Amino acid sequence: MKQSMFIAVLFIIGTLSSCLVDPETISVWGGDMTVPELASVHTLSAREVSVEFTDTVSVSSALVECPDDPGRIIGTSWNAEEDSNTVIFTLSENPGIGVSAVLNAAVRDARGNSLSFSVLFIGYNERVPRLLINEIRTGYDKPKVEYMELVVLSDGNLAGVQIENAMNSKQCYYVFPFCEVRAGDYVLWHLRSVEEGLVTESDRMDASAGKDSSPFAWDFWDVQDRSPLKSTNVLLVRERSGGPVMDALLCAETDKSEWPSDALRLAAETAVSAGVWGPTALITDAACSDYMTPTRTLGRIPGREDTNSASDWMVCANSGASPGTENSVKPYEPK
Ligand SMILES: [Ca+2]
Ligand SMILES: [Ca+2]
Repeated sequence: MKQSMFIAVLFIIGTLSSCLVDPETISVWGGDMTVPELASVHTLSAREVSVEFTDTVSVSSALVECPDDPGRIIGTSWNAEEDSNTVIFTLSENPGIGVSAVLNAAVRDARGNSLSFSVLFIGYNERVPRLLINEIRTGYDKPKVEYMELVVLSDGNLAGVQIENAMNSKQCYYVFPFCEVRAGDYVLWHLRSVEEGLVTESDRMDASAGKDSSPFAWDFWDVQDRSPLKSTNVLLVRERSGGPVMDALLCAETDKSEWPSDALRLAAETAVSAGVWGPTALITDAACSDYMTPTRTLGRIPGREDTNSASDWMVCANSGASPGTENSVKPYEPK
């Protein structure tokens, strides 16, 4: 009995639906049924989010919610550029530096195909500190894990700052969480987590335990494996995803005569275009990373002016690794 009622209800809905189909809808069904899709989402400023679609669209509705603050709704308006697939959504306020926010919106294309979507973005960081890559360890000897050390040149917040690790095709980005830093601080991105007591620090420099963590540096723990930081590599530090490049390190072993992949070559060219490495993007202008081990790291030579080139860098002597402190001045001298 229940099943026949269900079929009857379906039938009625089906009949009603066919009555509602107008000639225009039929023509749509016979034509383009492709729903516009999201192509990219970027924050442009504290209150602007740029969304690119696969087609020109008009917006029907939009608002922003903050999942960590239920009930907080941020009024949102929009402005589509003419003949462009991009819409700029303008928020009545910044969700906050590093705060997770969700843009909920509905759009439709010229044929009436519509898309409702919810997309996560991170509140724009207007206070990105200036950062320099200062040292890298590419060797692994548990519990000594691969790391990158950065030096902070100006006060700010790390939220959203992105490291691009071009030789790592599996996981080529790391994005820093919210952390207020000051000029002169050291930042340590450890690429593996192989011990107990590891804490990604946000408000206390002495919160984390772990080999090579430092109570005088900000420690961040990634969870990678399988040689995540290679010695022939291009490393970029961006202000945010898709944002300007602040610093770069091009490094290579001397048995390589050219970059081993397009990803590395393109990253090297990006660094040179941004003015943070030179004189060219060729592998022959990369810093030499021969003879690195878990205790011999590649570091900036202390006290030198930053010339954005290989001459700023050297592999230090045995036991010269210096996570969270000034780099060793003693170079490794091959026997
Ligand atoms: Ca620390
Ligand atoms: Ca150091």
